[in-house]
Amino acid sequence: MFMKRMYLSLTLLSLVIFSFIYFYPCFADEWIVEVVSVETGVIESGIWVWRDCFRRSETISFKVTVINRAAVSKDVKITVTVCDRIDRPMGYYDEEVNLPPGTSNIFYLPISIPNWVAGGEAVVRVNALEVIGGMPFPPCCPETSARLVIYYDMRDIALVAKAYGSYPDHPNWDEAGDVNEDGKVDIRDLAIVVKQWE
Ligand SMILES: [Ca+2]
Repeated sequence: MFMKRMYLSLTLLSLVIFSFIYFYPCFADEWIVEVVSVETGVIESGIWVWRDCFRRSETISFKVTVINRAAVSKDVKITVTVCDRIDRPMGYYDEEVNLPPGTSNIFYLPISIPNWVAGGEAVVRVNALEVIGGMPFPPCCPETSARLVIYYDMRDIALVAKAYGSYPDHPNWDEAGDVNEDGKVDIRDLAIVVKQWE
């Protein structure tokens, strides 16, 4: 009887210790796996260089720092989504990685900028999904984001010109031409494109 109680007590104690180690970050009010930062840049001569302004057709290299605070290694799917000025998804990349326990890891993830995007401010959103049994389980942590700029060029002039004089419901309306987002495409939009031309 005594041995049985001892055995049960030890099993229970082991379970408590394991749970504490495994889920400790939860108790500590921290995420087990978290994308702590995302930075924008390019690879130049094999070296990552920070930059936040890009031209169409360039490949952006996103420097993503992910931390695993658990006491065990984690399989994680890192997802990167970039949206242009009018929130159209213009690029997606994901990669499955194994994170050793208690480590901070840096990944350089590439996305090429398509030619059809709207110039101006874009946003990149990064998340990490824990992979269990080959299946990604969201959410793993809150989304992390960063801003970047797509230089205006001839394509933006064309977008403004094509939608010039339009407004929502107008047959020529194109949100991409409304650079200052005031609900009409006019000389002000053209002025912004010309002023910030690169
Ligand atoms: Ca406008």
